[in-house]
Amino acid sequence: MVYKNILVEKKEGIGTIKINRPKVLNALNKETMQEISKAIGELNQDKKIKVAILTGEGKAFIAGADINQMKDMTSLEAKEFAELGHSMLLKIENSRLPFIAAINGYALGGGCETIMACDICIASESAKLGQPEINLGVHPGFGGTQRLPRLVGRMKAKELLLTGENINADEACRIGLINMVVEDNNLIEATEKIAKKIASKSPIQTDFIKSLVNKGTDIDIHSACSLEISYFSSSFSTKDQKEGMSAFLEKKKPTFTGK
Ligand code: DAK
Repeated sequence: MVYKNILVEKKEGIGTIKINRPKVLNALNKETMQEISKAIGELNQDKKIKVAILTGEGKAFIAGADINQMKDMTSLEAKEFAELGHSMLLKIENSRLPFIAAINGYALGGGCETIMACDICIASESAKLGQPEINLGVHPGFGGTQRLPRLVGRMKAKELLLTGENINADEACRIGLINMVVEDNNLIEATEKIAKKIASKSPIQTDFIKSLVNKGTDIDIHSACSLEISYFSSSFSTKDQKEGMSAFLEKKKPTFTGK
């Protein structure tokens, strides 16, 4: 598929979506969010793809929702805009693919909200993250008031949301907002290394693990453990389970087929 605002590349089981509006620091307008949603669908459908990377062109990952597009919105238009953002982020969370955010620069507002829907976040050392919406007279509209406290705790979340201050990549890592920080010129290599590792696992299990963690942490522990039992038992009807355990006992490297 041809897109206007994003680039999609597929290689070695990895699907990369790169937001490509560097002149406006990859700000998310409606069209870009619609294209990202479509691209996620496209990658989900392609059984050769085992893992996805989301990154940005230029000096920003995503500097937020597009302020030009939002400025004159009516309440109804703002509702539709927020729904579009939420729907895109739910597509990331509900995708069978583990999503790795390669944060190449600013991840602000909607950009920070986007990384919070991903499964692993790797930032370059010069990246800046934050929720500056309060400086624009609004609050986050793509789940930031909800996912941020779940990730970093209510105190730290409220500090970031109420002050609108950006933090650097090391601080983001320290508070548990991202997984790791790498040198700027090593971001894609480090991200692809992890992506390749995940791509070599059973795609059934990467999907199960992602679902269990995402769904399980939003429900009570007893229901969540029941969910784990049910996914665990169905794992034993897969060829990948037989392959993984036989390969271990035969001291071989497993080859998972996703069956
Ligand atoms: N939207 C539109 N354009 C943006 C942008 C954005 N978020 N961020 C940057 N740009 C544009 C700039 O206007 C500039 O355009 P020109 O002047 O060249 O035409 C170009 O990108 C380069 O930016 P700068 O010249 O400012 O670059 P600097 O390196 O000096 O500064 C910066 C980089 C990231 C610190 C700065 O650009 C900045 O502060 N950007 C805005 C960051 C921000 O506030 N992000 C949060 C956006 S609000 C909702 C409620 C809320 C939301 C959504 C829905 N509902 C209830 C519906 C809000 C979401 C947000 O994300």
